[in-house]
Amino acid sequence: MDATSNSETPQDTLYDEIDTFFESAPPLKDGPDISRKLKEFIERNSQSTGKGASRVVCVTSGGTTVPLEKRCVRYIDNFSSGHRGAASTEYFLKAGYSVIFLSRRGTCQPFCRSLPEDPLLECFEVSKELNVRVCQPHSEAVRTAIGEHCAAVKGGLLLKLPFTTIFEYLQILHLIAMSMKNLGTHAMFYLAAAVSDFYVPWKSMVEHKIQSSSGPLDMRLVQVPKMLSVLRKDWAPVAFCISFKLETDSKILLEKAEIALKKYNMHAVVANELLTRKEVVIVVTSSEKISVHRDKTEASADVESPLIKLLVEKHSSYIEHLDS
Ligand code: PAZ
Repeated sequence: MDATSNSETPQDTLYDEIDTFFESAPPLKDGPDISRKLKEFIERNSQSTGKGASRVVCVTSGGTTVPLEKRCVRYIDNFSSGHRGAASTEYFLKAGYSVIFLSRRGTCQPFCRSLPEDPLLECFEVSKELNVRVCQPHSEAVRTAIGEHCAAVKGGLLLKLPFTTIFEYLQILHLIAMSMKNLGTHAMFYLAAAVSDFYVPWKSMVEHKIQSSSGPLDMRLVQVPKMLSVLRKDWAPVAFCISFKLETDSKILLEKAEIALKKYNMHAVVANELLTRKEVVIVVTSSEKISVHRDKTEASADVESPLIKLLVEKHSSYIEHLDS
């Protein structure tokens, strides 16, 4: 062991791991285009300053994949339908935020929640004259979805950026954080995506499809560096940061959420259990644990509505406290 490795602190090791992750990641295909869109979006949404300044939230949604081959046929996936992120985006927009929606390709999108699973084939019909029209039972839902989506995107209040792999997700999240740096306390990160904990480094990944004829698969996965701490410390040091903790074992959920809160210095961690995630979440902060429930008396009510209301209030107090 040499002198350098002896004197390395855990913090140095983390930065080394992060450098290695980004240096070896395949570059984003559309990196310059994403940077341009972000620049325009932030410019448009950071015109005013002071107390009335616009607030921008980055909502992450869906699960990241870990490719096992460079010409990827097989991958490891993370569970997330994207419902939480899509619904939360709608409520943030209603609350006056501009939203950067970083979501897994193919997962639930804002304003599409009340549409059937295959909207194109189920909501439209073709007449004898070959005109396309909306089927009656879905016409109201389609009108609302298209109308609200168009208003948000064309009005410059919603920017949607897709990802698939862990490499894309972390590189785009970094670009977003850099672009939001000047928003100060008015920036929020709402990190609901299910992010892989382990990955195969690009350098050690095989090029071609792994052959089953080679026998049982023996593969070493490396830990994904804990980017939450650098997001908080370096990428966006004054932004309001909310992360999520999903567990299947209720006995360890709150303990894990508290560990994440302290370890990554989050402003709040939203704890949820896989089976009950649509009914209840617990917002864990350094001083309290608040259970947030879906209003069961209303069939269409969701847990995201009261959750976003609470987080917007917490963000307001944070801005008030830091900017006064
Ligand atoms: O996307 P969805 O609505 O099906 O589920 C949301 C969720 C459970 C992925 C989210 O609330 C969450 O906990 N995300 C973080 C997962 C994690 O601990 O990595």
